[in-house]
Amino acid sequence: MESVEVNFDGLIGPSHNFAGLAFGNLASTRFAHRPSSPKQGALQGLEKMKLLHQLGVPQGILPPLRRPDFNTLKQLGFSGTHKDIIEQAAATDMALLASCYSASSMWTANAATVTPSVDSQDNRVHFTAANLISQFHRSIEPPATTKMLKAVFGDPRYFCHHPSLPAHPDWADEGAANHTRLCHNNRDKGISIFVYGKAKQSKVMPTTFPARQSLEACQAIARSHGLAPNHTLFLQQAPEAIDQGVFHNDVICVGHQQVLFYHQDAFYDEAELVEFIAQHTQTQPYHLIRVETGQVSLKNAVSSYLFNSQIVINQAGEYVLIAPHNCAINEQVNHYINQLIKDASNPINQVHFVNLDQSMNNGGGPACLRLRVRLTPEEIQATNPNCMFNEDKYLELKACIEQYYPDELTEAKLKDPRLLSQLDLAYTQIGKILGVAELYDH
Ligand code: SUG
Repeated sequence: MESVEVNFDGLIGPSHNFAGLAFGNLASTRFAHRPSSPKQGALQGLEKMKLLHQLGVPQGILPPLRRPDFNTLKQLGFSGTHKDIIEQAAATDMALLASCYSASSMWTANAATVTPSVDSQDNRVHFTAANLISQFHRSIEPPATTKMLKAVFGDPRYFCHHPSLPAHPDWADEGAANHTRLCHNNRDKGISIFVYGKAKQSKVMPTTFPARQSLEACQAIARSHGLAPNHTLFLQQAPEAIDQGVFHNDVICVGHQQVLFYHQDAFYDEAELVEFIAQHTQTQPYHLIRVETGQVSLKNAVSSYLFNSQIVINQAGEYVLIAPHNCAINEQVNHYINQLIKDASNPINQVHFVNLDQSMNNGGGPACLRLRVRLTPEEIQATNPNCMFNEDKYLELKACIEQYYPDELTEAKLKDPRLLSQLDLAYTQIGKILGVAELYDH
């Protein structure tokens, strides 16, 4: 059966802030403790969804996790009313309070790994919420993420939700940010490329920053999702790239359908990739667009987030690059993109630049904000209809963001318990608009 790829973007949550929590993510460190604007951030994300919808690309929305995470704060010994808990936590450990307030669930590329029904053995769509154990503020996401995914993809006849992998470094998992699926068409089985930063038997490892994805986690997910071994590649990320700020593979590589776009310094052994692609090249080719250091330096790739662009196919069947605005203002990268879209030897022939500064300043570009879920028409019918993007949804969400989201958040505002009632109003409204009121009940 024919299927389409739906981009489910995380709605940026009302507690979005810059707390410098993500070691190895250069933007998070650089923008730490600056004032943030949840309102601007959420509106920027919403405009990206609208752009894709206008291009004819199916678009969905995933609700933000409710923050602060009082379960975690209580688990760590804070007690009393919500106001008491905020005051005690603020006085004890501000980084902990900021972690529990983080709106990091917006980066839905890290929410889960997803296998479309055509690639699985039981003809269902499979999800494994990522355990995100490498960073504390993200390690508290998985239980609520699983609930959220079930609220959107609830029907067990079509959707299978696996528990997150064990919370141990051997199984470190950051979800779809390290998984790329390519395919020749909308009907047949695709191929999966899992990229990991460390393995029990690794010969080489990053020395400065953490490797957030393990080989063993990728293998466990491929097994439980029923992926065909001869359609699956496990590829090691170059440790030098991680040490230069490539904390997920999607900071250096992005693929869609028949195109894989990557930097020459992305992988430890690029030859394995080339060989795998050659094995799966049938009558139609896959296009490997390999960017050389002379064209775009690794430093510029990381600072512009070129490879965190989305590649999508518009209504006319053309490949389009959705690139962060940082690419337009980086001379080398902008020049490269102009060449890329002029060059007829690859299928990408259009670019749109999007302003996502609020997310970007925490290291989250266009591709980080979306979880790709390939769905057949029946599976779309079985998906929570309130989480599908359309003009009305856009207007409802825009009004909600404008009315209820804070204009600015600083550390001082996070410490002030009066913020809680403003956030509650926002979550209640989001719950109604996205048909997931139960996520915000208590
Ligand atoms: O996990 N940043 C996120 C960004 C995730 C981007 N996702 C992908 N590349 N797919 C992270 O590093 C920063 C939060 C802070 O510093 O306040 C943060 O969590």
